[in-house]
Amino acid sequence: MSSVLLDATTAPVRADGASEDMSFDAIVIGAGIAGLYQLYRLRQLGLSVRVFETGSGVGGTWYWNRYPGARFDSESYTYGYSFSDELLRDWNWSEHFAAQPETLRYLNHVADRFDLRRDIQFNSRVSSAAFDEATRRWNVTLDDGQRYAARFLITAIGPLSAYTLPRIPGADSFRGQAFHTYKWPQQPVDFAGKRVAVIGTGATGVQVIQTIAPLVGQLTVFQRTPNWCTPLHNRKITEEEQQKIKAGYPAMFELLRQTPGCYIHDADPRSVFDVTEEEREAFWEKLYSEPGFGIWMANFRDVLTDAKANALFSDFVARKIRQRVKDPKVAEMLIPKCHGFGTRRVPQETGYYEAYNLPHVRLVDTRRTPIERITETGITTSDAAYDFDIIIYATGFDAVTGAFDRIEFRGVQGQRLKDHWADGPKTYLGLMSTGFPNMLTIVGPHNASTRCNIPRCIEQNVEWVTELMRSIRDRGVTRFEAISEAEADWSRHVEELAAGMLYTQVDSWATGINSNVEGRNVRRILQYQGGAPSYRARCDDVAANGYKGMTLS
Ligand code: NA7
Repeated sequence: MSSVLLDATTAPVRADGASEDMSFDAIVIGAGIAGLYQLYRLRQLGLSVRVFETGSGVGGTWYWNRYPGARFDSESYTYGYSFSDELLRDWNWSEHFAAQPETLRYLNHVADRFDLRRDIQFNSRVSSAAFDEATRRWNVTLDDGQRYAARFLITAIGPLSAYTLPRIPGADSFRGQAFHTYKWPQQPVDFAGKRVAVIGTGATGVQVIQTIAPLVGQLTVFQRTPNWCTPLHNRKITEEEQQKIKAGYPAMFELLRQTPGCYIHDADPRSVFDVTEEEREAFWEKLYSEPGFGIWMANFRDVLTDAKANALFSDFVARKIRQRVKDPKVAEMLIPKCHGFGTRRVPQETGYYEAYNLPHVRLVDTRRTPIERITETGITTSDAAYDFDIIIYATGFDAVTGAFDRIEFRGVQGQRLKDHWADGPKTYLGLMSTGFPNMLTIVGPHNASTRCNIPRCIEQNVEWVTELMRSIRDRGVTRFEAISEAEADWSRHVEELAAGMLYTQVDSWATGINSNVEGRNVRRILQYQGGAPSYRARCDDVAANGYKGMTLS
């Protein structure tokens, strides 16, 4: 398939031509939102840091996901970093939910403003990292064989960065253009008059479909599972709003510290069954007309936990879909039948359902007529052959643990992290794992961050890690490790928090299911469900009690 090729790897040669010192206090993997901030903080501590980044620029998620329509689902001003008043003062978001190019510009602005690039080595994919007990260091190897060492290893590799392609026979034979949304080319793709296929209708597929539908000659959407999509209601930020946002930052960030997902939306304390049918409908109409995730996060408290409450709200959204899609058969295809609202990530849409009213857009249900193969000219299902110029794979990720599996992490006595996590992740605080000393996993599994307005939880992760590093430096510690009982207790706690939640009964990336990856057919608990405030309190308690649950030597 056509894909973005990485630039040739640049060897680390100093400007003066002297041989490079290959060892650092800390190595950070990834220069996305987490890696950038971790670098900034560790540098303030005076540590020597090297960040390795696969891409040729900063931004992580926002560097790679250049597909048409990629944009925030969080309000822009709640998403940016909060650590610098000057940054908050100077940066103006142009829309309530900014698009990818603006976010990438923002992250480049951050990298420039804080002079971060000089410690980032781009075009550098880490292939393995092994802990050496004798030196108490991590030996890190890049794809091209370059080797580096560091006392501490910090992963900032993102929960949705290991993209996956369907295992459909013939995919390599397709002679048109083909892209996974995550590996979208840097050059613009010309859609005019083209026959385009989109496989996948998750949050990404929805953004692509609604954006390219008016641009293409013909669009065919291959849907395996419909999702409950609700309106984003994005718009430009006015000058008056800009001033209000700036003046309101301190209060807003304080609010974000209190809500479970660090969004401006918080659950309504009422039950669905506390109110009359009329009141309920009026409340849901209001939520449907408001921007962002309020409809998911600020709904009645039992919509995501009580099957009957959930069914009532799902029915409300189904009625909306029927009103918006003209062809009743297509509308029924777009209404999820096997999972309730909010039990999978809710795609936020802008004219998504109306796209199916366009005469040149058609929907194929791949459960009824499965894709059998990809040919030189298109896609063959069990009942038809379709010709395409472009195939877009919006087929998602091997979520949360997938990026870890793609690097060979070896801990004490050569143990592989992949093996340690074979039956599901085992972590302490979602930040470390027993047998992998001196290693920290920002936005790792069992961490609150993948259920979070992610930069808010990233800042918490990074600040906690930085305080650990400060303490370690001050005490002359050279090795830390999670105690096995602490890891077992935390992992049990994470499982208990998720028990009974409706989302655990549904296949999705959040439960670790991916039909395109061998063995990813058993649901796992990947996320901390206790909410960011509780997570933060637990992390703070560990730190305040001399890093209980860890050995420091
Ligand atoms: P998702 O939400 O995992 O969606 C992937 C989509 O691709 C989903 O509709 C899948 O159907 C579909 N898919 C995957 N493999 C196949 C095959 N083999 N055949 C047909 N359809 C397939 O990923 P996204 O990128 O949309 O979103 C990821 C997150 O990024 C999102 O939640 C935001 O937080 C940002 P399925 O549902 O598995 O039947």
